[in-house]
Amino acid sequence: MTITKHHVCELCEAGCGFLVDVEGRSVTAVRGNDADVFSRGFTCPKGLAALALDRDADRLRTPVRRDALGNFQPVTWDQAFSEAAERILAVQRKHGRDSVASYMGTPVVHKHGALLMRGALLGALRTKNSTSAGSQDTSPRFVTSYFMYGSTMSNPVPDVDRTQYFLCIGGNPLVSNGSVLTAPNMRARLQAIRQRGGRVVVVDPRRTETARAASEHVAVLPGQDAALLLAMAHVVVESGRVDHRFIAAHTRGWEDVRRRLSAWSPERAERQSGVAAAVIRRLAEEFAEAPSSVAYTRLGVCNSESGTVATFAADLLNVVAGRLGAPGGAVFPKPAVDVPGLARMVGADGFARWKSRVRGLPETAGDVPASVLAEEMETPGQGQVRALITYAGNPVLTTPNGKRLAAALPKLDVMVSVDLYVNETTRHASFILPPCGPFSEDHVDVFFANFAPRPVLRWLEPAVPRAADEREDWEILLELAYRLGGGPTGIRPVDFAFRQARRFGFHFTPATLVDFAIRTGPYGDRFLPGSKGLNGDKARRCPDGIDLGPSDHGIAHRIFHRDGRVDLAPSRLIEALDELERAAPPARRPGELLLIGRRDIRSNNSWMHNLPKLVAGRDRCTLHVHPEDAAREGLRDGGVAILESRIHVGRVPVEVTDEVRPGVVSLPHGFGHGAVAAWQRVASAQPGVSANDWTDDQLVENVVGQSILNGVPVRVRAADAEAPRSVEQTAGE
Ligand SMILES: Nc1nc2c(c(=O)[nH]1)N[C@H]1C(S)=C(S)[C@@H](COP(=O)(O)OP(=O)(O)OC[C@H]3O[C@@H](n4cnc5c(=O)[nH]c(N)nc54)[C@H](O)[C@@H]3O)O[C@H]1N2
Ligand SMILES: Nc1nc2c(c(=O)[nH]1)N[C@H]1C(S)=C(S)[C@@H](COP(=O)(O)OP(=O)(O)OC[C@H]3O[C@@H](n4cnc5c(=O)[nH]c(N)nc54)[C@H](O)[C@@H]3O)O[C@H]1N2
Ligand code: SF4
Ligand SMILES: [Mo]
Repeated sequence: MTITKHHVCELCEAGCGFLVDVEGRSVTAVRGNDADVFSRGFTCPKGLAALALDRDADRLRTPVRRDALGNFQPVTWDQAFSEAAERILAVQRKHGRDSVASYMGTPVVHKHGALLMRGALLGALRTKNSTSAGSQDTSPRFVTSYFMYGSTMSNPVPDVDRTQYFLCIGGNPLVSNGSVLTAPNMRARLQAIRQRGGRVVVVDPRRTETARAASEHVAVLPGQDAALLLAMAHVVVESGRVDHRFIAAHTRGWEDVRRRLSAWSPERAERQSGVAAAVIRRLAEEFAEAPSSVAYTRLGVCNSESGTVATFAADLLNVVAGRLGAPGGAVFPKPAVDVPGLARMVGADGFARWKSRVRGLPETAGDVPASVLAEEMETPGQGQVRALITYAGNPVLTTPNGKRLAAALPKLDVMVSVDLYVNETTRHASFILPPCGPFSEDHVDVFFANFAPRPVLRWLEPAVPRAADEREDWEILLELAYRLGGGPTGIRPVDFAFRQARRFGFHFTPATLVDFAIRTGPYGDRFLPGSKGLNGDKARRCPDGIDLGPSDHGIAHRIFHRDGRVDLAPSRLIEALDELERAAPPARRPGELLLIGRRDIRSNNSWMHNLPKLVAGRDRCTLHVHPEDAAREGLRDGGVAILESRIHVGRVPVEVTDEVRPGVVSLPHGFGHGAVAAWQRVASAQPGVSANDWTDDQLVENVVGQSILNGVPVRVRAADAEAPRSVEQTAGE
């Protein structure tokens, strides 16, 4: 008998609602849920591949331990937990708390249970060497919010469904499905903007899928968005279009920042950004005149050289034009769970409370930048990292100079990974603890609802029960925390109480915590009988989701400064503006090109490459080169180039295309699967190369220290098809 269950896809921020057919204990079909109030039936090829992921024979199904020959042997959960914890504790006893590092990959924010139990694990470890994929992704956004609004979790998001002018800078939502912008089916939403007479303008060095669907594409030089955005704000000021009423009522520091904006004439910005002054002027005027408008910066900006200043500049532009908190502007959502409150509770709200040992890079929201991992492992001294716990990540392929990290991992005393696969990182682990398949976990909208211009609340039970010997991610993280002497909250005395209670059969679940957060949250029932407010049970009874309406809440609920005002001139950001003003325009050496990334609808960072449907067709791991650059360097379409950066020289297949602007080359990250042939048979058959062999761990943005993954200086030259393989090397080797 087939029964149909609700499910939510957790692969990306869009969080599409699914209906899945279940026969016995297996899911047999997956489709979009037309009745889902959030996604209305939308899905993408990645999401639909969840079925293949569930069935993938290469996916790990039992805990494994690496033997002396480097092979993984199955062990029982108890063996894995007790040996892993014992060895981690031994390292900490001998070398101090910071000798154990942790790395949390992207999925941690998609799963409410894992997100909450991340705190449990970190509470038990109490290490300063906590890192994450997020530290490579959104730190400039978080820190800008921290300074301007008082919380890393106060993130304005574009009100896409009501805006008449969407200025999208360094995001490719048609492929990524949105980032810090949680709204499924961006193609339809952007089409709707144009259909109602609005404009979509995409600022990107590459003519992306989103740029092609936009009203206009502005091909900026990588890393130079700050100049462009500051000049736009400058034009708004000069032309007398500033929203002085908003500024007087809700902000402080205007004079300090106004003075600085005056330096950024469009002519100056043209020299920096490669965008004509006349275009900058026109864009600014359109932006200010449109009935509603919003500037939105995303990953391409965040992990570029001007990450934080550009994010700050975009927020300033929104403020001067009166778009912050306005319908169709940059809005602060109010989801069912108070995410900023939760972040504060688990210590994930802050900046520069401590710094990394070797390079002194600051923590953001509890994590030091992931690019410090290898040097912290290699550099002797008190606090040298000797053990690593990874959760759902693959830093060997996703952090800069991944080769250096890959060389450091085998030297660790112990490494414990929680992952679905043996990947390029977890292959070095002493233990891998795999969670159950994607259909056996419950789902509640927690983290990403904070980025949804129109949030919903959905709480779905697992579509199929997990088998007795399977564990959910949160259970694995919590069990590790318990074995390391912690507990679910990360607060010592409370965790002690939980450990005692556990001996008497009480079992903590994150569901209790989420239910509590909903009930005490902005729409909660406050535990009052008969209340119309929300609670977990009500949410579970509405599997198509509860729509929480548009973000018409103004800004007060997301300003955490004591005076309730937006700080337009936080000293660290003003300093960064001054540094940028003093800096000379970027000078490129002859032959130097700038490397940027590229996402594909069927990839998910470094994974999902082991599912045949998602990797079928032509090789996607190619270097896009503009025809002018190709001609100069003698490269031909379909040929091979030797790509060289400060740290690496290697061969890459070439695709000649005018999609990238001259001076820019593009290579997707997340490939380079040659080393996992024994464990990922499909991915390794078409391995590709890892872009992060070329990106430089020493190249970081100057405010938050986030890796610069876009705009990395490189050179290319033609490789003779017969050239020896020996070009594949790391500089200095
Ligand atoms: N050059 C370059 N580098 C980049 C980027 C770029 O644009 N250019 N992007 C950066 C960005 S934005 C990010 S977020 C990082 C991503 O960096 P990572 O998070 O390190 O990389 P992922 O490939 O997303 O790794 C996800 C891992 O989690 C596992 N996994 C998937 N689902 C689950 C689950 O439910 N439970 C568990 N336990 N494991 C699971 C997968 O098997 C995979 O190994 O990469 C960054 N690196
Ligand atoms: N299919 C798919 N979806 C994904 C992912 C995936 O790997 N595959 N990853 C997920 C993750 S972890 C994240 S964080 C999001 C990211 O989602 P987005 O924020 O939309 O990021 P990207 O798709 O990487 O698009 C970034 C764009 O910035 C451009 N760019 C590069 N450098 C610059 C620059 O200096 N200035 C400007 N203005 N633009 C620049 C790039 O050409 C690219 O088009 O996507 C998520 N969704
Ligand atoms: S867009 Fe695709 S991957 Fe993202 S949640 Fe929806 S179905 Fe899943
Ligand atoms: Mo990301």
